[in-house]
Amino acid sequence: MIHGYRDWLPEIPDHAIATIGEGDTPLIEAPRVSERVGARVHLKFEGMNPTGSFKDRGMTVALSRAKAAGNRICVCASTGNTAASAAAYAARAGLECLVVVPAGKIAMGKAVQILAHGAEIVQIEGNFDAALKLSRRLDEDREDVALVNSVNPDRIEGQKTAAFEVCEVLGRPPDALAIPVGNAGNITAYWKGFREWRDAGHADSAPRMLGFQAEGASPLVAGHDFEDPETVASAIRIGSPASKEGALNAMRESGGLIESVTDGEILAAQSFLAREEGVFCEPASAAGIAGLLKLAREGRAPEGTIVSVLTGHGLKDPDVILKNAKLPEPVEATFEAVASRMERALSSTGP
Ligand code: AN7
Repeated sequence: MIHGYRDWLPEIPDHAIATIGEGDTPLIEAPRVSERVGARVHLKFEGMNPTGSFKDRGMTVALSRAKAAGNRICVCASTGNTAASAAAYAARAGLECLVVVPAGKIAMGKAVQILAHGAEIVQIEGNFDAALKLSRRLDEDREDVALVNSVNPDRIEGQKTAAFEVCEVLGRPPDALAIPVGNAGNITAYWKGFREWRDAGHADSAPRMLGFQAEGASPLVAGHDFEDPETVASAIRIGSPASKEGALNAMRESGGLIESVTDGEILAAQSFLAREEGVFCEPASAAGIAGLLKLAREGRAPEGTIVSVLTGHGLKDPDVILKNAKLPEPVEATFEAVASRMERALSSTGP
């Protein structure tokens, strides 16, 4: 990704580039969602990045620059995906990695990734917001530490490349971009990307930015921080977004909006994408589609071409699916037993 967009990124010497094939993710047409929304909806499937989330775009830049600067260790707070990505890119760059996470609150797939890449995990008895404060302290305390949360501008620079890809594939910017909002780094990055693309003369417009938070963790909608954010979408369980100003600017400057969706709406959107479009994303990632479906129900959906960012892969968070469904009991290995299941599957979908 760095090689493709080098002129748009901060300086990185060749020898320090830590890349594992991030970016260039598919932009997938979504006919069933489009039908419901009444616009042409595309999915930017960021779950196809090497560690399964959009975080890899920022992490390749942040870890490459940390290596170039001679840092020994990278540190981050995380609801899971930032940590999984930092662990992978630190391994690649040859740096140590320490991640601070809320105890028992990160999804299983992400925990497995962090362990696999050999990062040091600190589980704190506190939430993401407390973890971010502590990570900032660690960064201030020592010279050789690189903080790789999205308060690090290198992360935003890397993540903005997704906006460039969207414009290149569509041939122009979309009319609107629907995106989940947690710590608000990604909406900030996309807006920076779309603005730079327009200012460079590649387009004469930029999309309306439509940000969606989970209702139980929606400080940007409420206008105040949440002490105890709560949502099934653990990735965006954040009560005090670090890039609050960036998100509000994106909303204002683009004529967009930031609203909330309920956990029920999020899980319904995740299931709709998996069952009707064949695309499996994690719950937080479905917040953008949940938001579009809500706007459509209320007659407020934008027209034209809309891109919804699916920020992470569904396999990251098997816990939510397995809580609501389980594998059936085994049957005898006979033709009758298996054929009767086929009858049942066909009858449930109708002729
Ligand atoms: C799947 O990993 O904050 O608004 O610590 O994992 O840029 O925070 C994750 C955030 C959306 C929200 N979707 O993005 C972390 C973390 C997924 C995410 C978000 C996250 P931001």
